[in-house]
Amino acid sequence: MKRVWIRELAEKKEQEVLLKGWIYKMKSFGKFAFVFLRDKTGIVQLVVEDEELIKELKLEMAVTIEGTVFKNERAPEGVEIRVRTMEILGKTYYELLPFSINQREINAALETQLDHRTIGLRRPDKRAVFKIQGEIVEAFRTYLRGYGFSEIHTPKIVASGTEGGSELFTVNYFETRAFLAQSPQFYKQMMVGAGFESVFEVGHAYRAELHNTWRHLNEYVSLDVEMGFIEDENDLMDLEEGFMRFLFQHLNNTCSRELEMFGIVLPEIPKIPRIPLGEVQRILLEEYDKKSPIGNIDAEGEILFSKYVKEKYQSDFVFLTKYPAAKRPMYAMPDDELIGMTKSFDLIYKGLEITTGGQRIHDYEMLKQNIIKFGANPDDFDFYLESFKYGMPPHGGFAIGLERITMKILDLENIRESTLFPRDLNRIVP
Ligand code: AMO
Repeated sequence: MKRVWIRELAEKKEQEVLLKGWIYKMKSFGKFAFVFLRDKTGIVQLVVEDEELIKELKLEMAVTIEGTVFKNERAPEGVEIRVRTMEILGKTYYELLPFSINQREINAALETQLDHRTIGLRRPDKRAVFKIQGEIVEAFRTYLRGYGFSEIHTPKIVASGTEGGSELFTVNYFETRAFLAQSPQFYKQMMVGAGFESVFEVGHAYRAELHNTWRHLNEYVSLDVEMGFIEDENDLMDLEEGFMRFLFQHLNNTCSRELEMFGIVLPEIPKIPRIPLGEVQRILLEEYDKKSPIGNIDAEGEILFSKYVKEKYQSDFVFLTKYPAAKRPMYAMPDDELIGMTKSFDLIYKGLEITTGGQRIHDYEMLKQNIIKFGANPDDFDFYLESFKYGMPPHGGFAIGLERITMKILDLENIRESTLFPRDLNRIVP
């Protein structure tokens, strides 16, 4: 017999079926038991009448069963299965489960859940996060391919940092020292110059940041975009705004069950306001008496400003524009009008930065001078600078943090909840 998914059972009434999955819950009455079987698509009630077998069963064993489907309005999926045969496929070797898989409340701290990630993900609600995350990536690919972007895969072992500062992991690379890529920044720009014109990448990024916070990881997945022949940074914000609308629709179409588990309704996205950073800082000071660091806003500022935008514009999103050059990497294009500022932006969503982007310097001489201005040696960036010698078009791009956007869509409190195996200051296993 061919295996049937639990989600398909409603259409199989009165039929013999073969199911595979794990034992989710049991209610034993001695001579018979209600056993709830879970596969990746759902949960179904089984009626087992073999007394000897019932004694052997333990939660989370992997089993296969054959039986007949009967209508039962009170059971999940509206059906139950009278089991004819059941075979144990995967035995269990535990005294007590580390926490509950089948109760609404998970009686364990996040750290304990992460220590036992595999068994923790047996919970349908924990796994749902990653179904949604998978669909975010799917939407990203579909949307950009629709605009003619090419997918690229760039190296993660690299010779230099891209984002400035000291947040680099060092790798022994034979006789020399190399680094783990902080972002595909240089390579995505180089591929625009190579003639692909517009590219995207879904790849890992590494940051040796010493932050252990609810929103920082040391390894995260970056959804990167780079586009040639732009007019200015507004083309990029238009593209990202369109993506957010496409994404919400895609998730509503593909993940309605999963969104429901979190009580999330994804609304229509109104026009996303674009507000210069200087103005944002002024509003924070005037409205909330909140001082900001020079050339940026801090985590509290992001939360307060999101609140302001929600009230004033009914938007969960806001673009912060025109960041000062001193606070942006050396590749950021200076603004035409505001001296000392750049054509760059951040996208804040429900109080958290989920994107940085902007127009880049595309003129070879200008980029070289900027590298020197930043106190670096252009010779160290030869491989990057070379692309700019052969007619680099005006271009720019952005990057979305995958775990951050997942977390905010689902209103999760900690970024580790939207990371399969988080890497942070204290965690490198599992
Ligand atoms: P930036 O460094 O701002 O920009 O990173 C872009 C986005 O990546 C996510 N992100 C992180 N997520 C989790 N943990 C971290 N430690 C972390 N660091 C960054 C955030 C952030 O908005 N090259 C530029 C992008 C560009 O201009 O195209 C860059 O990397 O969501």
